[in-house]
Amino acid sequence: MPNPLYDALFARHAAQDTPFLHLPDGRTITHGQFIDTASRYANAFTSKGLVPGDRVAVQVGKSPDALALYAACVQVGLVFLPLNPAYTPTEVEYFVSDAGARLLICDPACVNDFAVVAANSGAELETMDITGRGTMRDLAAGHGHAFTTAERTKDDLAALLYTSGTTGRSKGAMLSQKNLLSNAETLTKAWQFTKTDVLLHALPIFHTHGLFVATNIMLLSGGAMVFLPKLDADQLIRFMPRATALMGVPTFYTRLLAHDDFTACLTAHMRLFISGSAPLLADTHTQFEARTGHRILERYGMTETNMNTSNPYDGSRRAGTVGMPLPGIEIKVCDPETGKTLPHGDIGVVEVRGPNVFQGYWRMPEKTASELRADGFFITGDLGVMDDQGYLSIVGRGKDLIISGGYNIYPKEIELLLDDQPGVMESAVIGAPHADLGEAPVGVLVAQVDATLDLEAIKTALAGSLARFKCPRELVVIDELPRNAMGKVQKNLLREQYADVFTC
Ligand code: MLC
Ligand code: AMP
Repeated sequence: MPNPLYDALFARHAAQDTPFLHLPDGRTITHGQFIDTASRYANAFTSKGLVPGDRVAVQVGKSPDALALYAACVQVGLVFLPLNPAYTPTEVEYFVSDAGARLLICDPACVNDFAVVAANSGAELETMDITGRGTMRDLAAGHGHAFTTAERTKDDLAALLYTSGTTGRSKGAMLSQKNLLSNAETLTKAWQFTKTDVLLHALPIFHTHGLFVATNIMLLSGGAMVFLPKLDADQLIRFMPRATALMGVPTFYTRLLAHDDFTACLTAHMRLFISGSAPLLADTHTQFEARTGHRILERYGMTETNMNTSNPYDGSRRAGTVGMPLPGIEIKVCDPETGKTLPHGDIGVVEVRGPNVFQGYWRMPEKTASELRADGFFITGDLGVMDDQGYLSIVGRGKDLIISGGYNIYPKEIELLLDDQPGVMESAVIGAPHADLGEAPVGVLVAQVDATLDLEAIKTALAGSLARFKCPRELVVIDELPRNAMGKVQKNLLREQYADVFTC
């Protein structure tokens, strides 16, 4: 039965004994073995009564089995909802309930907490640990790998990815088969990936970058990945001789540059280094070229759109720019007030239209209508400027957002929790420059009259309900928040005031 995404990414590799995943322990999983495993999971899902369109929330460590869950969801026509393992049970409960997920797969070590989450949100619970073991694998082991792929169209949903919001409430971005497939096809061609490529994969697989950009490209091209559990510069260096390409957030490149064994000789055979998800400093670009002779290719995308622009594969890769619109994708830089397209050289809000643009926010029609125009353009909230050659630079954000090591952190979500802490009158969370992560959150607090704030107790309280990466690395107390005539907190002044908080 036709299932465009499954057919393009998975079905055509089913009988191939070519390498797909090289693991750090020396094992290699072939394309064919991977597809067999995925089909067993597909049978396991079906045996649980899941049917096309059901949402499956997956909060597990990175492993080949975790990736096979994604393939299995596509094969059964389920909507894959991957979640950062750093999320706390409170956060996960929101996602699972909001999505109406029928199944939650979590790490067995957290099963007690997540049994409560599953019960509260009406989902069933299965487990998978970092090695792939757990009740899900046990269930799959009882099934064969013959599975009749569910029929899907390009407009059917393939994934639901939650992205935080400026109101503090996360939104589920609905991604169709077409969104994912069109982007994988465009990027594979633009970056010239073929079956001879081996991608060094150290990104998480619960976000667009590691899952849809990196993995979908390698599946479509038929190449292989050195599949590392996380970023570890020693491991990147150890496995680089086996690879042809690397994709990472800017922290990947700053950590490599900080490593003495990262040399021109080590990278001489590499075909491509790609960066995205956060701004790559022009200085990092320049240092990287000076050390290795390679110019990093920077591209720009987001959860709602996959990839929008890219520096050219052949041609000038310009430091500080995110390149040109990808084929088939339109980009406009617009006046934030009127929505009118601005001339080249003017700064405005970046808008995007193309087959990559998502279907809207899950069960949030008003939010969808306010960010997705009737003519199909999506208002990204990023501030950009286009030059005369068509290169886009991202120069800021119209949305109140911190990007730390490639993870998005919405200040509002943290401020709401800080404001609830004993003795806190009000708070503002800002991003301050951080050498390793690009930026990191700082909480600025104002105490109630006569209150003395216990900062350690506040940090502990936050850690109970917020993923660690969102917790402010620094809390400071001031007398009052700077405000403009309209009463709006002037975060730009706070950002200036605390610009050195992580460097001094
Ligand atoms: C980990 N920590 C972070 C963090 N990552 N804190 C802030 N920001 C981050 N990004 C915290 C942990 O909670 C922990 O805190 C401590 O740092 C050590 O954790 P770790 O796991 O050892 O961290 P590390 O390995 O150093 O991870 C850093 C990182 C990782 C940058 C390698 O975060 C990463 O892989 N980021 C990539 C994110 C990504 O894929 N983004 C793409 C989104 S898609 P404590 O308190 O417990 O010590 C997208 C679209 C697009 O944006 O365009 O691609
Ligand atoms: P996410 O919602 O996690 O997908 O993050 C998307 C956001 O990351 C975008 O809206 C941008 O603000 C930012 N982003 C992605 N790639 C780049 C880049 N190359 N340069 C600057 N910002 C980027």
